[in-house]
Amino acid sequence: MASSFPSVPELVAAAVHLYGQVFGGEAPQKAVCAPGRVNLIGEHTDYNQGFVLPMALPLVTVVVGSRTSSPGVTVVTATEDADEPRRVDFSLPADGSPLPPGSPSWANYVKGVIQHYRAPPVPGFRAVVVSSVPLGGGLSSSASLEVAFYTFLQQLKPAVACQKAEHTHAGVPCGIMDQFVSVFGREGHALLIDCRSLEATPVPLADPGLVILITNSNVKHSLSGSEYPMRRRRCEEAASILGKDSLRDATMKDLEEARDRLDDVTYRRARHVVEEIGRTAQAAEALKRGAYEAFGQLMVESHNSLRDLYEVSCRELDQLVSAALEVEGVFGSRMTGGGFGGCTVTLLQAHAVDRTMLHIQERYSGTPTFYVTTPSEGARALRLP
Ligand code: GAF
Repeated sequence: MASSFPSVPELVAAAVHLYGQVFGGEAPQKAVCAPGRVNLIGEHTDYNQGFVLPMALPLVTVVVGSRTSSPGVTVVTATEDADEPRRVDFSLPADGSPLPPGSPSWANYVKGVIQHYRAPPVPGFRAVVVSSVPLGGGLSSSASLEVAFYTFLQQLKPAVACQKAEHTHAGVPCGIMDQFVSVFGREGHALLIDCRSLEATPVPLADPGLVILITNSNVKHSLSGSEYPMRRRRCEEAASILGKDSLRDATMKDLEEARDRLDDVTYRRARHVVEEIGRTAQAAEALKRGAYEAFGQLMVESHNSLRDLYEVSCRELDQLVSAALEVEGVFGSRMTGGGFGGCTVTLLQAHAVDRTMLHIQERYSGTPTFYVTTPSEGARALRLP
């Protein structure tokens, strides 16, 4: 009953075929892929410098392509929602001036990434360097240090540059979680990301008795565009009223003491964030101990808080979560991501997966799509066939 999805080699083969069709039989020179993610817990905490616990998915975007000698860019994409491949052509400003967003809107993601790759703001970082190349021995120790650092920065840069692309070219003031886990996802692990220091701790999640079920509600409410920036602004206002740099530095005691200076909505939004940051740290500890019941309970608390305090859930997501929680063998379930539609994530015993999907299908008023997933690798270069 779960939807099957193409493997990475199948996607590469499809992309190579389309490339040949569009570009007169030519073969591409490079192939890369980057995964999607599901967030297990820690919602709307990333832009408050808190904790998140996502994992990279085996569902990936593959890009194949080649360099050309002209400054023109052509991108062709084949997606399920369109009968024909879609194409965009644009030129890169020779003088390095900005590449503004425009139409079609899907191409803005590509343009945004190009823009920020060309002028990448390098984030702060910590690094350790060890080398077996003798210094000053004529064996290129300095070149090896330079190249090692360039490669390291290339690893750090994409997440921040892609987040900036989303801000400037898609108009969404998102946090760092999605791009970070798409770059650094680790097979068999969720990632506990500290969104202040950008330190990530892999948490093992490869128990064969356990399943991570994603259920797509197949609804997207139009509210999603306007409400996200409003939530973010409220959090910033709350932090400033509390005299903190971000809600990461606030405690429930701070919030209670400032209650008469916060209006009710701001108080509830801030309370969700402060408690969700704590829940996410606790959930990562529970996962490390294999305490799935405790983890599941935290997922449910997270969902209830997103529904009642942060108000980013919707009827469809609430239905999916309630239905999942009625099945024996389910540890926990919650909405995942920004909200107002999209998916839920459910942690359950492997033997309960079929009856859970059946039960959800019976109880849900819409048409759900299911994905049984495992934590997967982050973005990587691929070998072409
Ligand atoms: C969206 C955003 F892109 C993320 O940065 C994050 O804020 C998430 O909503 C909510 O946790 O996916």
